[in-house]
Amino acid sequence: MPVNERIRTAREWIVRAGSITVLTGAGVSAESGVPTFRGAEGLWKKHRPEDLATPEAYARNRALVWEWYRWRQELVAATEPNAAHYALAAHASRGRSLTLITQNVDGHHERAGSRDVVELHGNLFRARCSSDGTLASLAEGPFTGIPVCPACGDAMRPDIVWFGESLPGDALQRAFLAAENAEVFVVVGTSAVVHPAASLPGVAASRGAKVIEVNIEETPVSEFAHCVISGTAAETLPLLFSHDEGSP
Ligand code: BJW
Repeated sequence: MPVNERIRTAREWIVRAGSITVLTGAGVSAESGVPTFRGAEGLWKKHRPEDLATPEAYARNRALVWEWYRWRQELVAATEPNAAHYALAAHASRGRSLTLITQNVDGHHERAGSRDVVELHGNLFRARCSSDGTLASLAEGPFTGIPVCPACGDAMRPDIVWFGESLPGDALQRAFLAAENAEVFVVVGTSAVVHPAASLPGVAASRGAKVIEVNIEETPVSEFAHCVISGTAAETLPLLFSHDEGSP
């Protein structure tokens, strides 16, 4: 089926659906200039996750881990949400039921105006005290040094979910509930290899949801999605989520 027809079909499902769940990954922010993890230019091509994104790495060298996160904060702070982020925020603002789940830590969905975003892997602009769990915003910068807990004075870590760590329980529960109850489940810009997030599209499909995938390459989700759209997030989402303009 030509891509325009796929977009038309997917858009009809979205327009008619009572409940829509969207899962986004790094690809949704790629056109903002935020690097993905696994592509040719991805972060994991230049940095080993074992050295930077595990609790063991942090225990070994907290200064190095913070240096990497400070660099990423600066990088993201210099970028803006793109048309994909805005299309999702605009859809929800029209009063449509949309649960937005993201694996991203860049905060761009919120900056575009989305509310109640389910952040599965944390947020780059928050620190968490390893001792008492106190959270602190890092949104204002400056992006230097290791933050200190305002409550107990201990060093704080990035509020990010690293490999081998559990995801925040409330976010995970909301995500699975939204996958189970979706009529339409849209998967955007994720390689769908990191669990448990990667299992959400399968959960939705097994409960009868129509699964739509938007990506520039095939992923494990492509094998069972009902509609696979080969295209970029910033080009495709405004077409899928606008009701009265941008007809393909
Ligand atoms: C575009 C585009 C454009 C580009 N438009 N598209 C073996 C089997 C199964 C599971 C495991 C296993 N061994 C270990 C595990 C568990 C592990 C896991 O899943 N590992 C797999 C890699 C094998 N998971 C965990 O450890 C999780 N916790 C957990 O399971 O807890 C239970 C447990 C506890 C104790 C022991 C064992 C289990 C935690 C996972 C945390 C992931 N954290 C990261 C890093 C955060 C650090 C940081 O950001 O600094 O989160 S990893 C990284 O991957 C990041 C992302 O959120 C995540 C997903 O990546 P994403 O978003 O899919 O990005 P990419 O780069 O992979 O893909 C981009 C996509 O976009 C591509 O498809 C492009 O084509 C596309 N694209 N441009 C549209 N313009």
